[in-house]
Amino acid sequence: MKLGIMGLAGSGRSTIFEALTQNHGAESRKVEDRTASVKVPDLRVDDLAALYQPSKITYAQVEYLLPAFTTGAERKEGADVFNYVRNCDALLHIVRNFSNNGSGPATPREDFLKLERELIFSDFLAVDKRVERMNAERAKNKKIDEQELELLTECRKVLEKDAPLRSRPELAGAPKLRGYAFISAKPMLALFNNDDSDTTAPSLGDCFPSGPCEVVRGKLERELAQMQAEGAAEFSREFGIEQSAMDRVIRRSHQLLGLISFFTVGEDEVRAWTVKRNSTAVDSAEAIHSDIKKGFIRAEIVSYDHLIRCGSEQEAKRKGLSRLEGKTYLVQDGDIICFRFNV
Ligand SMILES: Nc1nc2c(ncn2[C@@H]2O[C@H](COP(=O)(O)OP(=O)(O)OP(=O)(O)O)[C@@H](O)[C@H]2O)c(=O)[nH]1
Ligand SMILES: [Mg+2]
Repeated sequence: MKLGIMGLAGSGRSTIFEALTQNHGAESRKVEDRTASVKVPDLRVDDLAALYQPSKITYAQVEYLLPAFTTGAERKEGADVFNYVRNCDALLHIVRNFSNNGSGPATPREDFLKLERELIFSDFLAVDKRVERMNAERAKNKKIDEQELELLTECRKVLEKDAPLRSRPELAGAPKLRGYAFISAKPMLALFNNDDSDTTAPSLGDCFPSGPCEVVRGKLERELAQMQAEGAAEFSREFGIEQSAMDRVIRRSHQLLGLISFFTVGEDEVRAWTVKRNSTAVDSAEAIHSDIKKGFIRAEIVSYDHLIRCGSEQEAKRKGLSRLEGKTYLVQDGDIICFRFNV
């Protein structure tokens, strides 16, 4: 599961990538794609670790991709201009909201819309071409997938109105359309990259209705990411950074991908496991090992809140707060699970 970073030239993509991934690197490397896996900060994991004092602590992870060659001038004309994030599961759209580096006043709403319209147009070209071709085939009495054509025609209507496919979840998630990997169908987080002294989010008005947004001060955050713990604490105080904004962005990224975490606990290891929302217990078992799925008997579950409140699994059990669930149970974010299986 991977997030692709996009944004207009000079919006701060490299800066944000380095802040997110603590990747010390040259200011702007354009020759190669850069990817990095980042641990998802999770206070629940910290609390569980305090309770179990395990030898090993493992957090969930998300992966970021900073594609090379992403600025307008370098892109080819045509429907495949966004191929560089085609195989990403979600997008981080960096929007410049800083002006103190000589790049002129920030125009976040305009900038956001500029790229958003490009995304929409790129999908429109692909859809339009496909619809025309299918119609032509049908006219020649060739057999076509009528359902697919219907869905694509609906997509075209949406895109014609300058709306992204993500605004229509039933289209964005339609299994028949998955192979097209439409860019405007991918979940997107808008990330405003602010001046050092500014922590407010600009308004996107109605051009990103109910879309998730975060504000970061990219330059500050990159400096913070490159500091040693001690200096970082001092620096955070000085600039009023309460909890690293990047932690928030990473957590939001994890959610944006439609992922949740369940935990396994013990003296050996406290570990967060990542599964798609609405995964069953038996499929979640597979995240750990295919044998656990094969030999699945039951899942013993206590919620994070109950476990922390009770202080131990035994106490949670005594209070009747731990449950035995079967294969089809839908795992909830924050479940602490002990799988019973037999191989
Ligand atoms: N003041 C301020 N300047 C920033 C911020 N983020 C980035 N910059 C500056 O803006 C310029 C562009 O930042 P980059 O991170 O290189 O942006 P980019 O999107 O990767 O740009 P290109 O790859 O060159 O298209 C650099 O001079 C950065 O130092 C920020 O949060 N505040
Ligand atoms: Mg760059």
